[in-house]
Amino acid sequence: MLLSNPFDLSGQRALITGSSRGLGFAMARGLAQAGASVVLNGRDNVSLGNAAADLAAEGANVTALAFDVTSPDSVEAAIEHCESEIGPIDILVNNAGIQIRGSLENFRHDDFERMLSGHVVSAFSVSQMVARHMIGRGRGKIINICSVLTNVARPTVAPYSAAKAAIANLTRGMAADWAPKGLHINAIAPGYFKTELNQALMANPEFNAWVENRTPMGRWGDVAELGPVAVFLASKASSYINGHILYVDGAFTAVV
Ligand code: GCO
Repeated sequence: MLLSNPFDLSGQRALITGSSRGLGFAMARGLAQAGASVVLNGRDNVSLGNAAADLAAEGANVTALAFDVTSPDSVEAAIEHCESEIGPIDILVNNAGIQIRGSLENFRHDDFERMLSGHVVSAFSVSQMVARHMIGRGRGKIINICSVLTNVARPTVAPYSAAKAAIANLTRGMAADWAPKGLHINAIAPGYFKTELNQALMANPEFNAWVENRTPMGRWGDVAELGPVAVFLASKASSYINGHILYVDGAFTAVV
């Protein structure tokens, strides 16, 4: 007898933070294509509504849930609303984050705190609220978003790199505490992808040439290539993978 499709997410519900555009939207689309109901998140109701309408037009079961991932009160209210009014969260993708580039000696203190809050504290507070429900059900999938800048850095992005390194060990710590309770917590570490966050880099001929030469596959990633990876980590296909950082980077971190 053929086994059921291990990548099928039918009957599952996924909350993806920061999913109005870019990597978050692409992962939400991929999870929806695998059968999941998706809950999109962002702070701007207009762009969130447009993103939800786009996915609904493709046949996705989609709900928009605007809340500020950096506000613990907003997070708690949103997760309780989702669990009670929309449905249980089976899959959480902590994608929300910001990028601020600048020389470290001139980097504003408040911007550094925004970077840590936007990436690390938000992943902690959203995951904590969702995990309390997942633990009660004895199952759940959490996917954090790291970067090729998790273990290496480059000039002008030290705060971002520090935040992503923290996400990596937060992923491992979540697995340590929550894998025994039936949860799976992993991270995706994207290489250089064509996103709005990277528009300025893509438009810079020197930086574009650097990415193409530094990446053995010789190109930027396309956000559509990330959806299937999120499906893999959200599905039964990764049933014995926990605490893992999965690099999706065209071999960027495999070489010097
Ligand atoms: C940068 C980029 C990177 C990428 C991505 C790479 O300024 O170097 O914004 O941070 O966005 O994180 O994995």
